[in-house]
Amino acid sequence: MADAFQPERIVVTGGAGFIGSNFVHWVVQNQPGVHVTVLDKLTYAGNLDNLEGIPEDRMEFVRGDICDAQLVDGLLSRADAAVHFAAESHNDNSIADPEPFVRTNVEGTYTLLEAARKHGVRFHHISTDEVYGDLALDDPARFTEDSPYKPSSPYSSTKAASDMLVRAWHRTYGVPATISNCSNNYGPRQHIEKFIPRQVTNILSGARPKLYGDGLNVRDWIHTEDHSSAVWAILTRGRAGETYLIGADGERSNREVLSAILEAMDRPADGFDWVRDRPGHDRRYAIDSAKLRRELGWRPLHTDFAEGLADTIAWYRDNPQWWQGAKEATEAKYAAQGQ
Ligand code: NAD
Ligand code: TDX
Repeated sequence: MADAFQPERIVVTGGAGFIGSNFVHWVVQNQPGVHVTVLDKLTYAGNLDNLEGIPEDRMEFVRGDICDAQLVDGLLSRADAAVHFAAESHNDNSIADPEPFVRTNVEGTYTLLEAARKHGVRFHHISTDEVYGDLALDDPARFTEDSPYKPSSPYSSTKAASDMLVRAWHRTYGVPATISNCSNNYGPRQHIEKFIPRQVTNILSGARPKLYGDGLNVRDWIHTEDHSSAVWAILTRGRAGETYLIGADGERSNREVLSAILEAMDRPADGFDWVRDRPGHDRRYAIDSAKLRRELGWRPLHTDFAEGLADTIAWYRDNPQWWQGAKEATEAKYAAQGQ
């Protein structure tokens, strides 16, 4: 399918984080005519090493805050599209301290939307399936674009608020905006606070994996490269004002994922600890991505989870310098929470 909108200069917020940096690499590899300006505050979750290897003539890096209206205005005045990944992204952190979530996720999105409105910039907002709350384990339903918003955590409620701002700025001011709500991503360069990399790096550093609650909670896993190709499809071929759900039919319980990690890393099946459950822990997420597939012809390429997981484990094994510096502080934070 040919691209209807062909951006030449895009601003990518949060481009030094996990999914944002994977998207920048994807664009540089697959879209030769596009220049990327990354705007990232480099919080604990941002890492310039994530952008290593990108040629200077393809990308400019700007360290800054999406809440800085003057900076954001200047960058968007020189762009034809903005792809907005920057966020505080971790549920457990949002439970311990919601303040930065409200600021970055809500005020930051507002600041970007005001600049997009002023400069007529196409705006793609990256959101999450968590805005829809959760499903019961025995419910055959999956989330669709029509599911009601029912966020459970401080994190997901700030993402829901940001989605609402985007919808209102489209309807009221005509900002040419799209939204995508994606399921759980995995792949290289994911911060070790998150489920899969935490367990992999625990094993690599001689500690035991930690499973919350009864371990039966279900997440719908997608490889981050498939998230990137879907975002590009929506940015260039999606209809302004529309929401698209992104998912790759990857439902698995946390126990199943942990078993796969233990097996792939030659550890005994019971080689993990049960720890305190997350307060308000969502039970199950599941995405129906029929609209994205039907309207935009998108398909995931990483359909073999065992293979994607093996590659991800290999990446953490081969890149200890990337994660070892953050391991102690991350685990100390969890230990203080009984997790
Ligand atoms: P991440 O925490 O790895 O990266 C976030 C990035 O945003 C970091 O580089 C950080 O420095 C930057 N940032 C944070 N606050 C900022 C600010 N005020 N100004 C500028 N930059 C700032 O997150 P991620 O997992 O890559 O998630 C990216 C986006 O995708 C988020 O919007 C998240 O809600 C969404 N999402 C994530 C998943 C997932 O599974 N991780 C799934 C669906 C949607
Ligand atoms: O040590 C752990 N043990 C454990 O059992 C951790 C860190 C998590 N878990 C559980 C909690 C969840 O059921 O694993 C599941 C996945 O946890 P996270 O990696 O924290 O992801 P989740 O809370 O599902 O949210 C993720 O997907 C949606 C991203 O962090 C969000 O940014 C995204 O919006």
